[in-house]
Amino acid sequence: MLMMASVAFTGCVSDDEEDTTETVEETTEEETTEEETTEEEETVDPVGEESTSTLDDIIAAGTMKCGVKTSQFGMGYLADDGTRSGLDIEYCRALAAAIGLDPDTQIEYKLATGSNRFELLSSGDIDVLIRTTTWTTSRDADLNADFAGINFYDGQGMLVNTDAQPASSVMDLDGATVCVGIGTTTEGNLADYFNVNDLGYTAVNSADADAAKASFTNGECTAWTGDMSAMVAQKWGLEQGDGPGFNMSIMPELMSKEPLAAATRDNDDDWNDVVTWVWYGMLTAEELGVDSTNYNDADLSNPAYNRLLNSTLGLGTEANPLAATWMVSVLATSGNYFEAYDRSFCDGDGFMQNCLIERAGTQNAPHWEGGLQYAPPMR
Ligand SMILES: N[C@@H](CCC(=O)N[C@@H](CS)C(=O)NCC(=O)O)C(=O)O
Repeated sequence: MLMMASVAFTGCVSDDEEDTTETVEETTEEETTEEETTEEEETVDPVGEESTSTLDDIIAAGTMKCGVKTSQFGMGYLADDGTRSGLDIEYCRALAAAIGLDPDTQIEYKLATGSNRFELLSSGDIDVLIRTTTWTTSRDADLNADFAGINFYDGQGMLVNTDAQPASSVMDLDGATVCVGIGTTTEGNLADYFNVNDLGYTAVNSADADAAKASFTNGECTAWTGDMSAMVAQKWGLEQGDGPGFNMSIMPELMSKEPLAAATRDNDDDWNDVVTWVWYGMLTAEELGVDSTNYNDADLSNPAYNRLLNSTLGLGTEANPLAATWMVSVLATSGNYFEAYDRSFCDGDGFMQNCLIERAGTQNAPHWEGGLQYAPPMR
């Protein structure tokens, strides 16, 4: 795989990256001018409010506070034995590794609920929010949040107790009682969708997933709506052991767009860049065929590999630039996007088998397989 990608890239790479620590190559006059232009661009002062970077605060504190959820297998899950798993957790761990922290000892996980997550972020109680959070206009504009890597493309789903409410489509849910999390995009989408389709419903507002689950299992609501990834995980959870005592079905409709992204505070650009590019780095590694088992074998004389594995690419602050090997640390911790997904949703054996949620053929497939996961060029 490494070899194939290497052949594909040799025709189109150019040596325009000042951060690469590769062997010095002869430069033509044209290349020199290009490099000077790049340097000039990089010295332009940032526009906007001057502020210290969260990255510097994290390094000074020696710990990174990651706002996560604990209730959703596959995204952010805390098992009874205290282990955490899921794509959001992989992302937090990768981020810690990228900035030189030990992901096992220097991450402080904080529970971020649907309703308190943006307060936690703006008050500084967390350094980064990685918790199935949908990127929307008003959150971006109003909530002192800037979004970063979209680690999962989701949509809203509906789980139904089909004994209490026989249904094979959301259209059959006129008059249903629907459990919905407070402070989520789900609330507004539910109202819009039912309104547009001329359906009535009674909302049972739930403070968190445990409350919603309790209301769904005791019959207070006959349907439960949330991100499809959450509904699949909750259905799976309820089916374990004796099950809930009634039949359940997820309706076929995807009621909204829910691009789930990490978020940082406004005016915290250097930190936001790091959060963004850690995700793109994991995706780029997959694109180049680099994973947790073979990064040591990569041919660094190929500029594309050198940029990925041996280059800061300008990331970090003046006081705390990322190490040139930041992506090596990411790969050693969480692997590339394929590996992180496999471990979060599937057997984690490297073959994407027995997945709770398939990646192939979905929006979460990488762009070269027809999906939406696309990393801009790392150079
Ligand atoms: N992606 C949506 C929904 C995310 C969400 O919080 N969903 C509910 C579905 S049950 C949830 O996870 N609640 C659990 C909690 O707050 O702990 C958003 O950003 O608002």
